[in-house]
Amino acid sequence: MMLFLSAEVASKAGGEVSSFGQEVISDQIFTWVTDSEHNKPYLKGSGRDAFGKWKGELITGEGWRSLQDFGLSKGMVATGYDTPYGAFCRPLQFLRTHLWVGSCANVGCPSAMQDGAACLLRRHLSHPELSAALSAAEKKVFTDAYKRLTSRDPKHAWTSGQWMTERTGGSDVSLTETVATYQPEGANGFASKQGQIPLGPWSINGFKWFSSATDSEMTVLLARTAAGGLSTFLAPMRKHDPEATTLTGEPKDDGRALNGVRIQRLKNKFGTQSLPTAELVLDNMRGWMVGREGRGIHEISTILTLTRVHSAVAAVGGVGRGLGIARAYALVRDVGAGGRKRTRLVDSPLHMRTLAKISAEYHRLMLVTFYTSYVLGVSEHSLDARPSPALDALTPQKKLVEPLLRIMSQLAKAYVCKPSVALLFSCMEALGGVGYLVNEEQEYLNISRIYRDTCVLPIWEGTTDVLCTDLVRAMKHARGGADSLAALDEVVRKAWGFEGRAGRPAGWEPVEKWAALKSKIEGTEQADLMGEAREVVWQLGDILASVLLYVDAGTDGNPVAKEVFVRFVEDKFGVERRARGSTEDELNKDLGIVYGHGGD
Ligand code: UCC
Ligand code: FAD
Repeated sequence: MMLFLSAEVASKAGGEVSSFGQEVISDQIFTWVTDSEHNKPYLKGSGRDAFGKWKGELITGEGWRSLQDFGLSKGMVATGYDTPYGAFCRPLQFLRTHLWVGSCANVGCPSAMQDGAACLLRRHLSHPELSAALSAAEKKVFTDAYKRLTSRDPKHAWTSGQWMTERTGGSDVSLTETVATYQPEGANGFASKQGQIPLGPWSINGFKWFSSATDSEMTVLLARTAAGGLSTFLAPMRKHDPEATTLTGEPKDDGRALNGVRIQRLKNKFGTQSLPTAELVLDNMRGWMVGREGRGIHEISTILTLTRVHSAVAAVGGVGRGLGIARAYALVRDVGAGGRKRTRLVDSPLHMRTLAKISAEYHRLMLVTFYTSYVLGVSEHSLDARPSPALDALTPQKKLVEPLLRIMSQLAKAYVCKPSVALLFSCMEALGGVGYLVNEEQEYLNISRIYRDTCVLPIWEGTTDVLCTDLVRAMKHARGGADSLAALDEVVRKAWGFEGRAGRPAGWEPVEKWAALKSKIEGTEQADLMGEAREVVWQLGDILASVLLYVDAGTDGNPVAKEVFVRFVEDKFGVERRARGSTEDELNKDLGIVYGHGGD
């Protein structure tokens, strides 16, 4: 995804990214993955002991913990914060994440929420007005947590949870039953000791139905307050920090006691089995309010933006690994090819057509995902220099970057995660029966595990339909909607006008298609659009994907990229199909798409 990095960043960081790509498929990493699948998290003891004290203690396996430490030490989150690459630090971070996904046994889930929490706290600490509104204690707590969330030292670093879902609803959180009451220090034995910071002035009580990062050191959650409406809170998971540097207010002998949290039970899941997803009872959990009271959704949406980009990256990362395995398998597997003749799969025109279709779709979804990561980067850092003619064509004027991100983060999650499940299934099928096996001892072959883990991506962080309804609401929003449409307008037009090395096939008319979709969005009542929200999002996704493919193909004149672009617009934009070549010619084109031959 070099399109979204400057030449300078690509040359400085490229070597490290390729060696990281090798490290994540090492025997050591695969041993940890196998261990985290075998030694699943469990609750040691449950219910109450003889003295009535709650006993359920979360135990995670060594493989899981080692993968967490590896990811933290490699800066899977920190790269987005501490590298000197400005807007490009996000595409770089997600390029590395993409490589990590297939090997991380879901530790990418806590790190996604860690990233979201870091982003939220950075916003409050760096924005002049927001930071001025913080008390000295809040500033200290937020600063300390931020440092840990962006640390590369596994002993010091924190991951974070994100608790929104309750039994009453996950898509719609308006019926949230968890309640936060303001009870500043001194109450309930949470007095601050000298030199220490109390756990938080709010007492939070309720029940959270899904908590995926239960072994995190902090969480960000929604709760209702007396003023009405939902607010966002930061709460440490433990009462005592062994280094006694932050957020602690409890005597040392309280050890690692949870901060008013009881793990009711762990969820029994189809996939993500290494991930400790739990139901939690909150009984006087102490926390800090983040942002304004009653503006909880608005506040936590900063986290949603990040976790939705992570979800899309996880989806393409999974497909990338699946395809890598399917490609390698095709080079070694012989199959019957009529009569007694046998042939290598790589020589089968049909098998290569199948893999070429998967590869082309993967390429398109990668572009949408990494474009979103670039927009995220540009929203966080201004671009000092013109990055490249191609990126100029894809970058809207500064004031429209935020409204574009508002669209792209939901669009990428919906448009990328859902088809990725089917693509990964096709990769599994490409290995026949071997693909369906749980290849625990041969983790390098284990597509079935990645498939199971990928299936959750269209569900958590907003189901596909919920994201589509949110996207329609965002485009119709009284304040931001017009800017979002203007941002899309600018990008589609500028990208179509990009004078690259790929021609514009007759009949490919993204500007006209977008204009028609835009006037439909503007001219239809929001309620009337909701029934077709998914079609609206997919039409928009296809338009954006086509211009991204066009700019990508035109940037370096790579014939494979051009072939992928032309096939897509033939399929989706009614462009007249080219005459088919001989079987051998078609096979060669498919081989180019699958194995990447034919580049400059
Ligand atoms: O699933 C979860 C974690 C699992 C693990 C994650 C791992 C990550 C990836 C790892 C990869 C390996 S946590 C639970 C996630 N839950 C959801 O995503 C909930 C889905 N539901 C929605 O997204 C809904 O649209 C709600 C809950 C956000 C809707 O709530 P409301 O109460 O109806 O709120 P509104 O009216 O839609 O939004 C309130 C305000 C509006 O702005 P104002 O106040 O100016 O009108 C919205 O425009 O918040 C704004 N807003 C947003 N802004 C709402 N959503 C967003 C957004 N996404 N971005 C920016
Ligand atoms: P519902 O909201 O009941 O949805 C049911 C169906 O209704 C879906 O198909 C949905 O698309 C549809 N639907 C809902 N609303 C609408 C609408 N307005 N229009 C059209 N269709 C609609 N949550 C957390 O807060 N923290 C976590 O750490 C966490 N971890 C999770 C881990 C796993 C493995 C899983 C599976 C879930 C996790 N979740 C977590 C919960 C997850 O975010 C929710 O399951 C998800 O947001 C959907 O909510 P729900 O389960 O209540 O489904």
